[in-house]
Amino acid sequence: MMITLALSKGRIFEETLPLLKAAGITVLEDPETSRKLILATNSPEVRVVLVRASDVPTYVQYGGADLGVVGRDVLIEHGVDGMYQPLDLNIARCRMSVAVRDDFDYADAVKQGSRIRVATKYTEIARQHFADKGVHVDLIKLYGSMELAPLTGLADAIVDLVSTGNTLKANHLVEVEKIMEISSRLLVNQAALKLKREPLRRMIEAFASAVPK
Ligand code: PRT
Ligand code: MG
Repeated sequence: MMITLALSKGRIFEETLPLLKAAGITVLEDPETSRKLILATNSPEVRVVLVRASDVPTYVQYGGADLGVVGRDVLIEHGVDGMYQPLDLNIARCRMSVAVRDDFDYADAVKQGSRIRVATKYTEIARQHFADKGVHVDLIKLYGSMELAPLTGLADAIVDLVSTGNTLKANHLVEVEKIMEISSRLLVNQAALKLKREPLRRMIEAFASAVPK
């Protein structure tokens, strides 16, 4: 019985390694140097597939992978239909925030009830956040480099992930609202949970025992 785990390269892969180790699993190849998309592990029954972070839920939902690790940001944007989420893995932590140019008076714009132009990759999270606040926004969908939008006049504000805050600072942007804390979740395909119940249950338990505080 083969178990397939979908991970994205970079921080999610790196921060999932200690959890795999707790389950006795070591990945035999380094995604930064190998071009392979399917990585073998020391266990003949477990393999890792490398996909884009935003494709992890799709792989798990349709059974291309039995398990996946994905940021709460990606999960909210994608939706969670047909997937079981047994664990908050508490890895790849950051926050989702609203940021503006340091010379833009956000509080005043909100108070005046002006329409605010917001650029973001996270349109679902942004839509919900501003609707809850009763703030009128025009959302502009971007796929990356959100920080550029307020600097070029494309938007008044951005909704983006912030970790150290260095990226905002380097682009003369300031964080004006924290929307939510973000960490990565374990996703499990529901059919796999029935068909591969025992090995999956063992992996989920090992992961749970190794979740960082
Ligand atoms: O990069 P790619 O387009 O392939 O996909 P991705 O950006 O979705 O993947 P990746 O690996 O960059 O991020 C995977 C997950 O890590 C995200 O879905 C988040 O849940 C989580 N995560 C944690 C982060 C960060 N921290 C983070 N700091 N994702 C992105 N960032 C970016 C942020 O967008 C901003 O550009 O880092 C920059 C800010 O960092 P600071 O430290 O300067 O504040
Ligand atoms: Mg990225």
